[in-house]
Amino acid sequence: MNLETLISGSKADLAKILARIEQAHNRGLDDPDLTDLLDQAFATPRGQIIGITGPPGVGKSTLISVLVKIWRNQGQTVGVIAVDPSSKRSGGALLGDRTRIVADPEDQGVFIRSMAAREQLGGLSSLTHAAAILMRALFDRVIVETVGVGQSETGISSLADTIVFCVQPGSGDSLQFMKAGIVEIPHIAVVTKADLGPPAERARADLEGALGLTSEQQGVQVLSVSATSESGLNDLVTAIDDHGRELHLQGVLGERRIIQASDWIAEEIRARFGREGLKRIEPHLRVKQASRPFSRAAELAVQLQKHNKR
Ligand SMILES: Nc1nc2c(ncn2[C@@H]2O[C@H](COP(=O)(O)OP(=O)(O)OP(=O)(O)O)[C@@H](O)[C@H]2O)c(=O)[nH]1
Ligand SMILES: [Mg+2]
Repeated sequence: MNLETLISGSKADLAKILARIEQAHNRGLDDPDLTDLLDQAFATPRGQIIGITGPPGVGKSTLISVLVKIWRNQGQTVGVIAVDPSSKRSGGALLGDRTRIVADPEDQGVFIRSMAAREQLGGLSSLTHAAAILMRALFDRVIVETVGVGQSETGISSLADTIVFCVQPGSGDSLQFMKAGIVEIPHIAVVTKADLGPPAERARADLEGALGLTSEQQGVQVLSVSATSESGLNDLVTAIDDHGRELHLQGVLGERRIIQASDWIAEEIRARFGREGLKRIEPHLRVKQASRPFSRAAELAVQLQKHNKR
């Protein structure tokens, strides 16, 4: 399967490939055709990956539905991955699916997929990385919805270009997490459900307070939005655009994506071969080979398997 075929193909073709990737993933992504395809996709990014993260129930999916609508109206194509921490796979079907993202199923310009998360809360499975990077080569925007509470090493920051952290009115807890440095530093922080009035205003003041604590966190834009009353949404879209453009202008995007790739290769190796395995291949990680990260990860896994058999 080559990338051009997929680019000119349909949503059904993409769904088929994602299912194949999912099957191969369970065997350590040992299919050279697929790793080739994913490396092609990594080398030809088209869109921006936007992580929408925040505690359960803050309104991420509802917000994403509105963002999809806005970008589709602008003629942009959108892919969405909802990482569902509560779902379990059973015979290919997702049970307990919490995705509530609404979009026109007939529209070929929007593709929504839900995926199970790794065991630990906030952990992204490397399958999510593969899917997002493939979709990044196909769509103008790729949105990844994750439940972010206590983040693990493989959080959304090793995948997204732009991270939007959501809190809702009356959620002192997530601010505590932020103060404790547990939540990854977002690029944009959003108070959802602004239509709730005074509690939403208080949440915004608290959020600004929490973000103002360390110099590192200054410069994070804080916005209030309501998906129900459709307020503040244009500002959010502008902030996401501006952040994407800034990364381009600074010329850091390519380098950042290579570092991210090394990070998730390392995490994948650690998950499969433990700290010992990771130590063994570490010297070979932070190099330009990361420009073919999927083949690289597969090669390293084969080497470690051979070593372990000896
Ligand atoms: N008042 C108000 N309620 C909202 C708004 N956006 C979402 N909600 C409600 O908040 C609840 C949770 O919304 P979701 O979009 O499913 O939240 P989520 O963050 O995706 O939830 P999980 O995926 O389960 O973590 C739903 O009952 C929504 O109707 C909003 O702008 N205003
Ligand atoms: Mg959701």
